[in-house]
Amino acid sequence: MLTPAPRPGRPLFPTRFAWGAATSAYQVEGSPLADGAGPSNWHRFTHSPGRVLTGETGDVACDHYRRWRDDVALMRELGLTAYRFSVSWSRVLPTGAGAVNPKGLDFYRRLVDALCEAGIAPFVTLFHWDLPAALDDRGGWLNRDIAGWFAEYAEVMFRALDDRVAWWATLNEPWVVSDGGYLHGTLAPGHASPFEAPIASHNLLRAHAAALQAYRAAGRHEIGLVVNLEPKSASSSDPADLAAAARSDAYMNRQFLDPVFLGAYPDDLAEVFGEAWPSFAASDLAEIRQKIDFLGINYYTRGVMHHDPAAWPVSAAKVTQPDSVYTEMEWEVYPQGLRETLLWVRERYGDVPIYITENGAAFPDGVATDGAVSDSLRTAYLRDHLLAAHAAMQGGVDLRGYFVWSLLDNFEWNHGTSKRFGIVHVDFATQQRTPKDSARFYAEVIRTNGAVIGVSEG
Ligand code: IFM
Repeated sequence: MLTPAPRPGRPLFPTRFAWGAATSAYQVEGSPLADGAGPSNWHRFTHSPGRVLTGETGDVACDHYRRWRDDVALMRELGLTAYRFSVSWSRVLPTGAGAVNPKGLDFYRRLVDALCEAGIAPFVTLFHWDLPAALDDRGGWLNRDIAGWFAEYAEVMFRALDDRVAWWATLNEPWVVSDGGYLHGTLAPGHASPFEAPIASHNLLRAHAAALQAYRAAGRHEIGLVVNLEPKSASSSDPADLAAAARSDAYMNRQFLDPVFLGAYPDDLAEVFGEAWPSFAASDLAEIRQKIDFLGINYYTRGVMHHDPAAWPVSAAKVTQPDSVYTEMEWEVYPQGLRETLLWVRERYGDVPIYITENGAAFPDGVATDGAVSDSLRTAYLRDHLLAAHAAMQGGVDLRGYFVWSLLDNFEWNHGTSKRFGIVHVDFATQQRTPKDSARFYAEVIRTNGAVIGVSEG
């Protein structure tokens, strides 16, 4: 951690900095089949026995589909200036393509209207992992046609909301979809194949590019991509560990950014996937390499890697750091890594505007009898990462905003509700929302533009 804590002082962030919190459709909305919505692959996955560790589904989650008004009021109370959420593709297009479900679209229209009225800028992500089940039946991310399906859906959303939504993201964390969904099978759709994962990644990128093209024709604002990044270093100077760190970096960090910014996959991926690595058409890569208006970075932790032939597919595993704090996800708390990551992106890919689109931590929180939720570890995590973000800005990074993950405790995918990331506690039995101490802290950061954690002039 960055200690000691600085004393309050000057504002650290520019006045137009976006101060937000993020959620995603399947994790908060609930009511997955309401008002004509079609099922998603996540609905199917969570309803298959053994897929979610707690046996839960996202059928209710935070019931945000029905409680969105209260949730927008809560955001306003906290002083958020931006809210990042995702659209459920199968709510809007129940079979993924073709007929639009007007009631599904209206939900997002009303939400965006309420946000704008509250002075909160909507940041909309088009795909945060929940794919229409009907498209999964047609091969999902393994079918090349998905680029066209995604562009069609994106156009529906642009037409409906681009007059009020000024920031769009195509995909959230394509690496996780490919790695968890197609390589290891721990996330939907639950496939485990080294042959499928590179194809899924490639089609995710093609879909991103197709939506970008559609936006250039129809949209008037900004569109970008959201990736999750972790700095990877070697646990020793042994060449085997150095190579392990480089492979991990190529697999997780460069697999998506190199094609988007440089028009080619990292060479190391052929080594990682071996015979499963396909050859990709140069014309695809030319389409994928299109200018984005901003890059969204989700940052949680780092990886100190050592060579481990058993760790598939990169033959590299993380080494536990005995002096570090770990979150409930077993992720090392390493704020400096956020600064390193932001500077690395600038150095490797150039001066692209950046939003930190997710940053946060799961820790066990209890609600006290007086209704308070003391979460000092999360508060320290947020403070230290904000300081690291500011340090990156001082190093020349064009950082435009920061989104806490997450606004609410929510449905953490295959962990169910067992991991709480929210700055607002959710009692899943009653749906009662209780802002945690970290929410009060974050509200104060926003109110003072960072002065509460800033460097004193005195
Ligand atoms: O909950 C997820 C989110 O959906 C994507 N980024 C990481 C978060 C924490 O695991």
